[in-house]
Amino acid sequence: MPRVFDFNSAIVRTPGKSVVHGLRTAAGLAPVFESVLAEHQAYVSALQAAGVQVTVLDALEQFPDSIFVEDPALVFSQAAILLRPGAPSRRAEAHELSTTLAARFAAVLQLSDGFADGGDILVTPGCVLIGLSARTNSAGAAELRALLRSVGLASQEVEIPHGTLHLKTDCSLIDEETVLATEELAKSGVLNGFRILVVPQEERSAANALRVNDAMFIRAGCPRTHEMLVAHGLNVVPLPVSEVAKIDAGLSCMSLRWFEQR
Ligand code: CIR
Repeated sequence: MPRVFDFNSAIVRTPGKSVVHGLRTAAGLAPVFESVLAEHQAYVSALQAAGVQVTVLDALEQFPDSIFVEDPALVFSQAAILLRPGAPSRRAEAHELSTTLAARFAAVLQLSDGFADGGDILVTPGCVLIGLSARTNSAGAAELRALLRSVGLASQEVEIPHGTLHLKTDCSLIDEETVLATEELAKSGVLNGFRILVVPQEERSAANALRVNDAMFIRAGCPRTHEMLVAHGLNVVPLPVSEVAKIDAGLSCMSLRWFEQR
């Protein structure tokens, strides 16, 4: 029986040159295309080294944020769900994934009301947490809960702290009962019931990490988080994400991952 962080399949999308115009909340330098591409290639290699078969989709220049394939869809062994991303410029990204998902999943469901971004969804062993954010609203969460129920998955809505882009901007699942989180999210109560490893304030962005099989991907350049996770017994794989971080992204958002029964 695969664990929720066991994956043998993933979909990613090559960044287009337009990625430099990706959405970002803070003013600052835009990312450099070649550097985003290098980070993306390192990420794909790390997924492959962790035992995942990766499908690489072509770039979509008309959608600057389409490299972040996690947001327009959700995938599970039994089904995929096309979402309705909360940012207007990203809404049609779900449609762009539909053929790819239809070729790989027995069932492809579709959110038809409200908004929900995959970045707000944390899949845990007993329950799928749905963060309510500026991108995921109550109508989207309510319909998503019904869709998840129809494929046998329990879910729960949680309010995420104001100003946080997505639930998973501030947390990641480390193992069946442990999450890595920012202090702010840990204090909010959203993760009650889990053992929480809190990232140091100066390494806040390390909370967006990704467990893949026996590897724990974390943002490179976060030595205290690295040490804490090694002490927790994890095989830590640091990956560069400083360029995608300029457009508010991190490790989880660059792939859709699932365990395909072959
Ligand atoms: C956006 O604002 O939609 C992108 N620039 C970043 C998306 C990051 N996605 C994620 O954390 N799941």
